[in-house]
Amino acid sequence: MTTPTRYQGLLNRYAERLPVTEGMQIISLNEGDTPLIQLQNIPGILKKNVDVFVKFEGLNPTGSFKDRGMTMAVTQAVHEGSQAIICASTGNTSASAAAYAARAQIKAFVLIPEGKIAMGKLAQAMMYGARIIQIQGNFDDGMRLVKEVAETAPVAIVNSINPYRLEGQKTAAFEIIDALGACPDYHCLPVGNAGNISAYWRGYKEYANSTETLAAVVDKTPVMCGYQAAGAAPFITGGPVDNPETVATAIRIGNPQSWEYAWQANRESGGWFDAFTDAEILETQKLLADQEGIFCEPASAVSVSGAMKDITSGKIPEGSLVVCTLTGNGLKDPDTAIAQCDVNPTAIPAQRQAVEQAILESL
Ligand code: AN7
Repeated sequence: MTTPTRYQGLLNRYAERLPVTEGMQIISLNEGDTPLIQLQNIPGILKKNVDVFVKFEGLNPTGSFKDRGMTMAVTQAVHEGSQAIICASTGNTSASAAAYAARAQIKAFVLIPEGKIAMGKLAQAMMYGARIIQIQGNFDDGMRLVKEVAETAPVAIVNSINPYRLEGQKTAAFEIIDALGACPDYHCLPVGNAGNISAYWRGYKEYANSTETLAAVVDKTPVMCGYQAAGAAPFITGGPVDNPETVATAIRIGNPQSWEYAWQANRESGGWFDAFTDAEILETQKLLADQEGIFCEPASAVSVSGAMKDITSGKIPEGSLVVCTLTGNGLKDPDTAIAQCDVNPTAIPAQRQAVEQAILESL
């Protein structure tokens, strides 16, 4: 017999660094352990000598990084005896909450902005059996309502204001360092509600500092670069944005809940925030797909928009080791993808000659 090596999720892998306690029933879908893929063609396009890796979180069980926080938050909720969880969401959190609730055999209530979530995410929440509450408002309205309702209703909030979410999400930083055998110089990621940048920063700091029981793994932390959509960029405007708007619906958020933590990451790491137009975001999404074979959702692509801009300008110098988080899978939002691609709308006869002709025309 060989020793079994079946991966069993990040609560198992990183138990000693997480609030996992004796006798906890772990609610897991084997999330985490996502690939860190080196970009091969884009650095050449930029004519810069940099090592850029993408952490492809779209390969988590529900197709986004949210599963990292959700396994921890739902495990804790079940441990505390909760029978129901609730969240507001731009889509991915609702899909993840719904899946982990199904796994735990408890109820999930998800508040989503009517008409403003990607089709794949809605399909997921429906299939996993969540109680879907569409509101005539945006994510920020949903977040406010969830906080109000949870004061009296018997439901556990699993948005990233739940501290167990950030605990789970910090494991992405651990995986990156474990995979590279080094700490990146720069970490680029999209910022919406700002939970993820806060969680990464916590993870990086924990790997760089010894505790009573755990030795430091590396001796440095990266510079944290947070990128937003221009129409939903409170970290650029300096305060809440009333009517956030962007094609990247995942980050259509005007009042980030982890505001203070994100600024702390920014200050302590010597990082920066920047914002990109919808056209720039979609252009990067397409570039990643047709130059690297990596299909992420629009919100995720802004991390690479940012990295490309800052590598080009030299703000991120040559020789740097750069990691970008691709937070979600492109398959979640087929409508936005198809809308930006040129496809020949007219069908041809099902004949060899017609197919050959079509090939010749586009060679
Ligand atoms: C693909 O699902 O807020 O800055 O409700 O789905 O940690 O909020 C999603 C956020 C980036 C931003 N990329 O991360 C939700 C939600 C994708 C996302 C973000 C989200 P945070």
